[in-house]
Amino acid sequence: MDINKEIAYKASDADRMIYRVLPAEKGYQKTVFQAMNYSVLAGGKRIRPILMLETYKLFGGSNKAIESFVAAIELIHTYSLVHDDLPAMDDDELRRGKLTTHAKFGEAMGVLAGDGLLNYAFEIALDTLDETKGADNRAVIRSLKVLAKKAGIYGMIGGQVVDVEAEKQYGISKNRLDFIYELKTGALIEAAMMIGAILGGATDEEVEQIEEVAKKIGLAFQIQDDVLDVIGETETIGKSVGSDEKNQKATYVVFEGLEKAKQEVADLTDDAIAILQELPYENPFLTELLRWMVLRDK
Ligand code: GRG
Repeated sequence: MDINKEIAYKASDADRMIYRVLPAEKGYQKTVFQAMNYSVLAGGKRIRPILMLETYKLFGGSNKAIESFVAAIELIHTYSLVHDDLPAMDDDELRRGKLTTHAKFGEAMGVLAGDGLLNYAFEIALDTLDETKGADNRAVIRSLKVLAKKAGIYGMIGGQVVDVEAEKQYGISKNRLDFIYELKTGALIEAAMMIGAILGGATDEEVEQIEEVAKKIGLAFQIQDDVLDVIGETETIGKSVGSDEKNQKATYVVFEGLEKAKQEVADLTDDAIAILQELPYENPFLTELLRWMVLRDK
């Protein structure tokens, strides 16, 4: 099967798990339910749910909690996009070709829908504690800790804080840029793969190996985002890379140039796949998915 078709098929499997938990649009607070559902249903590649499921399969998992965690990671990703689009942050009116949540429902509802998605993600993940016992139950608790930490102030939120501050500064160091990328983008990808591993039954050492794979792929994914931005910009306005640097946001391409950034994406991906292949299990689709993520053209 061609990789794009296979990914579409896996995404629809993840969608089934996500749709199952979406709130019914009724009650006095139904506007927030509508705004939450609108945000989740607006599209998206479902990369984090697929990464979680495929890592879980790598370890031959059988923990019943997986489907709820698959939904939870996408709800958290969606909340981060909803808040990132707000006037106080990137102030974007469009995402995935559709009105952003605050553009459609108003700013207050944009804030509340994001809050709702984040809190609700933990509600559905916590509910799985009622259905699991013994080792499976302990794996759920470990997964909850990973989810909270990687989405929080030592993870995605921490990265976003430094990113927001960097926008106001003239020039930032490469170390600070690495910090932003590793946390803002990488942390949730790490959470997705680590939870897949934990619920799949991986040992502590294997979970650490998976964290390392995800860290490298997360960084490559974000650098590729910069590369695609520059290529898109050059194609649409014929602007040469590196010109007008005063007004440019600090990115890998600004620091290293386009060719070196592309090479870094390729090297990080090779390193990630090499670590994955050290494990005594195989999931050829997961390897292909990692390559697809960073070689994507949108
Ligand atoms: C507001 C706490 C908070 C965090 C926001 C995710 C994020 C942090 C900001 C979004 C801006 C951005 C471009 C981040 C880089 C990561 C990235 C490429 C996100 C988009 O992820 P995809 O490609 O999105 O998986 P889809 O639309 O496919 O779901």
